[in-house]
Amino acid sequence: MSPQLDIGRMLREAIGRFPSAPGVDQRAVEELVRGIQRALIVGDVDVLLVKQLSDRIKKRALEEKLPPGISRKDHVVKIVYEEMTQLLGPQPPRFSTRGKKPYVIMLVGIQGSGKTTTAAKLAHYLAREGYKVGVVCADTYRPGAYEQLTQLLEPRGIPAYGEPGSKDAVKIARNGVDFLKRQNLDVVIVDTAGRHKEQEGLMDEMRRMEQALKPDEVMLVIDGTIGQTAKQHAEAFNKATKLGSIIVTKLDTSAKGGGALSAVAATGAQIKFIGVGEGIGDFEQFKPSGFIASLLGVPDIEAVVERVKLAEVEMSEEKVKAMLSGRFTLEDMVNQIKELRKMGPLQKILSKLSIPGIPELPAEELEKAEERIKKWTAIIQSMTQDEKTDPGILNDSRIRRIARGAGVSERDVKELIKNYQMTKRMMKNMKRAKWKMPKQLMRSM
Ligand SMILES: Nc1nc2c(ncn2[C@@H]2O[C@H](COP(=O)(O)OP(=O)(O)OP(=O)(O)O)[C@@H](O)[C@H]2O)c(=O)[nH]1
Ligand SMILES: [Mg+2]
Repeated sequence: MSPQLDIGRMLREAIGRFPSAPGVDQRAVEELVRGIQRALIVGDVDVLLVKQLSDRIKKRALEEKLPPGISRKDHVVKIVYEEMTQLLGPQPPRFSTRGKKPYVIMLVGIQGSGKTTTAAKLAHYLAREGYKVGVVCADTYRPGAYEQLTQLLEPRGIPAYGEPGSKDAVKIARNGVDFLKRQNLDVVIVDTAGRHKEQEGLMDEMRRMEQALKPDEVMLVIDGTIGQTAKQHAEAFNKATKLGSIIVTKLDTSAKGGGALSAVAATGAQIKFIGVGEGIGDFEQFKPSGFIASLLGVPDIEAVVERVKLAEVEMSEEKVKAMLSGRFTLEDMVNQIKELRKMGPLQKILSKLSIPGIPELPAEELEKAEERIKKWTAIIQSMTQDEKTDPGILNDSRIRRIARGAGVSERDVKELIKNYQMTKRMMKNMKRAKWKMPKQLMRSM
């Protein structure tokens, strides 16, 4: 078993031992946190980071209320997943050539980091995304560099440019880009030599090549087996050029993968892709959440997280009770709606809540609902605290003032008040203990 899988196995075991039964169990939480710490330290994640992360997990696991209908284990899975995903930074946007043609990508990195393999993988990946791609071999140092590339690319019909006899890398790069440009390609990837072990030389080479090519994006290829040292590489690179994104390779083989990923993410530089094997297809867009999900090995983790989130919204029982007894403010109403909206598209929420009698809303209705929520939020912001808690005091002159402040019409304000009164009446009529959203309120979302 590869070491990388070991981290996952350790995490999975730690979570697996966690009890599903309700009730806060301090010992179980502590044991879980220790298990996670061990796994992350094996994964070479920075010790301080591990400490911060496990403290947060512990605090949340002990303090957060267990939503109704959710097992303690699922709840804790969600917490671990959220905290770990955060460690790896935000989701990078999908690759785009931003209208440039060809979009020139220059790959840099130290010797053996995986540049050439990555050039082929990236080309293959982008070709499958529908781009016309070519690769330039601007490595005049590694013997057989051009052959290495053509072997990988030719069977896939991806053009490669090289000048095996030449010693001028910058010139080859320029010729190559020009040559491939004439072939009407969308993306040109330039593979460079990683001959310098010490960083100054590497940075200098990178700068010269960059000046000559003016690439649209410089991608740094970092070997995932170097663990936390990855941070220094990323930082040095980040300083040398503003452009840039990062590809971390060899995450299939390294116990230090977690270290490399979290270290790079900590620099704020964006990890866009990861290499997860020697094959040309072993290459993925970097998805922090997906990476953690596979590490935790919880099948369909997104569904677990969503289920817990939904239950959390339904949970605020005091609020629900207050609402049912008619004690709820305008602000409560709009906040509840907004809370729900955080969960994703309205239609999806509606189907999850599975309230009988709610028809599918047409797209146009949904759009209107979206607009309405924006207006209502603005209206509420223009109200005084008294008005929010006791909308009964809203007379014509107050309504006029609020409408002006919110930049909406008086009719909009009246509509909100009407909705509120209707909802309040309905809430009073509902004798069920568990909160189910009334139809009318659903419509007004
Ligand atoms: N397991 C695994 N091996 C990889 C991965 N990426 C690259 N390698 C291997 O790493 C070794 C070096 O890869 P290259 O692509 O030649 O590295 P390079 O940066 O171009 O090397 P130089 O041109 O000498 O600087 C090769 O044996 C690759 O097969 C990966 O994601 N996983
Ligand atoms: Mg190479």
